[in-house]
Amino acid sequence: YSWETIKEYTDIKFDFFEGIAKVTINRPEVYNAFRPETNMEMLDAFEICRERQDINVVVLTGTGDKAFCSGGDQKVKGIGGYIDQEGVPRLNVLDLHKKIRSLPKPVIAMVNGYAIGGGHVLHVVCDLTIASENARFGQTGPKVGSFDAGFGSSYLARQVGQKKAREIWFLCEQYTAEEAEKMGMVNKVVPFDMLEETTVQWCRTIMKRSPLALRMIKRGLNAELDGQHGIMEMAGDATLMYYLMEEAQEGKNAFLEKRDPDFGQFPKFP
Ligand code: 2NE
Repeated sequence: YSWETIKEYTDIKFDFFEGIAKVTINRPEVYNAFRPETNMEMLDAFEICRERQDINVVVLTGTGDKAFCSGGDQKVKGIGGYIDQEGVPRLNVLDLHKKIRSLPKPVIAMVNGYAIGGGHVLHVVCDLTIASENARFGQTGPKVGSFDAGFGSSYLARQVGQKKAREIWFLCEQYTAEEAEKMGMVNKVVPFDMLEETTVQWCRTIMKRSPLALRMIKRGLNAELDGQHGIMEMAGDATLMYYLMEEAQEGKNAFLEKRDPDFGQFPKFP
């Protein structure tokens, strides 16, 4: 596939091909661990994905055949968070979780190797996960002095069930791609050399579907877990669709024309 660079960054690659944006964590020397700057770059790239009309689906992956992402870079973990280049401790991967969940387009984790710790959470928060046979999954937090009691636990439990989620976090062991698929946190497992091809095929199929329908499905599935925030995001999209209707235009027009609105002219559906 002839991927074209959308924007140059230091820690990630950001490419485009036929309506698909691909965000690749590009720190293979640390098994694609993220530091605060990596997350800032991903947040910027995902914002571009939100804004650009020609981007329909986003793929998140890692460079090479060893790791998707090994979580927070332990070399910059300090007091209060992961230390950025200005010396500020941050946990800004949590902002990325929110960004991926609220992006009104499907996000697919293309897991090409280890998805461990915070890297495991990243695949969990994506809408779909396609993994290569060599991929390995697991949390390490309680082993290395960390935890994610947010989406990394609660949304994981929606995928694999409460008992398995507790096992994953309490034991901190690794699971094969096949085991992860059986648990329900991976959609499909393919040989490594088929990973990108399969992911592009899934993207092409998704891109034949109605974007607004997919958007509402994602909102509804999120709202089930996200409480008032999830309802707000779904309600925002309902408002968007209302603004596309003449009934909403009539209210504004009547105000501007200093007359009473005539809402009676619009059909009421049973
Ligand atoms: C991923 C894993 C299991 C791979 O093991 P192995 O034996 O195949 O490779 P190795 O030798 O451990 O790693 C290869 C190179 O990558 C670096 C290593 O230090 C090593 O570099 P050299 O020593 O050869 O120079 N590397 C790997 N992961 C790294 C990391 N996270 N930070 C910095 N360098 C890393 C094995 O490497 C592993 O278990 N990695 C650590 C996974 C981990 O515990 N991640 C942090 C979890 S906490 C977290 O991510 C988090 C959170 O819980 C809450 C909020 C935010 C973040």
